[in-house]
Amino acid sequence: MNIIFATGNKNKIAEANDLLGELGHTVQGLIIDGKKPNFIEPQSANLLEVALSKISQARSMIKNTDLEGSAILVEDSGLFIDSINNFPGVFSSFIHDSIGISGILKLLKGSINRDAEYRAVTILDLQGNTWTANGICRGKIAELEIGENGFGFDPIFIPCQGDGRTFSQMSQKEKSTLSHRSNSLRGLLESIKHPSK
Ligand code: ITT
Repeated sequence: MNIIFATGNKNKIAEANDLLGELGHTVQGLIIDGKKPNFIEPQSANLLEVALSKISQARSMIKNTDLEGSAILVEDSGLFIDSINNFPGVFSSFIHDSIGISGILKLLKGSINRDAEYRAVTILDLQGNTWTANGICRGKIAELEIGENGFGFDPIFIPCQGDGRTFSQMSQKEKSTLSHRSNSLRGLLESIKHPSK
């Protein structure tokens, strides 16, 4: 299946391609008039609501274009840190661009509990039928930024199922085997196999 991933984040597309490519699907970004989508994100405490808003915006973007009728994928994700009430959560993108990783490390200074998780909600729209799936990746927040790869909070996120390296120290493929996004996409593909939505 050819899937159009409506996202402004090229890292999300690369990760989806790693996983879905191996399963025989192709994933390409949504480009309308030469531009990536820039979603208006609703003020919501809930990844699902944001993802639902993205799918409805993506549908409007492809209406009356050659892409109308294509399989459309959207995703909303964030970092949820246990000891600070799941902050930054749905505000991850904004917090990353404002206080940044150093701001998060300051908030956790001296904190022994560094448990956290990435969460993702993906929605696939196939000609008006939608499938939704969640994915989680548990981990710990490092004391320092380490590594060059990935994006967002990856330099400080050490996945529990890894070998102690941060996501930024891993290759894209290594991250894709463990990530919340891949877990969510696996769930999505599994649910498509079943006729009930
Ligand atoms: P789109 O909305 O266009 O898809 P975005 O990057 O703005 O792209 P989100 O609104 O879903 O995506 O925000 C997710 C934020 O959560 C992201 O900017 C990071 O700060 C953080 N995040 C989520 N998944 C991550 C990952 O795999 N690695 C690092 N940071 C991640």
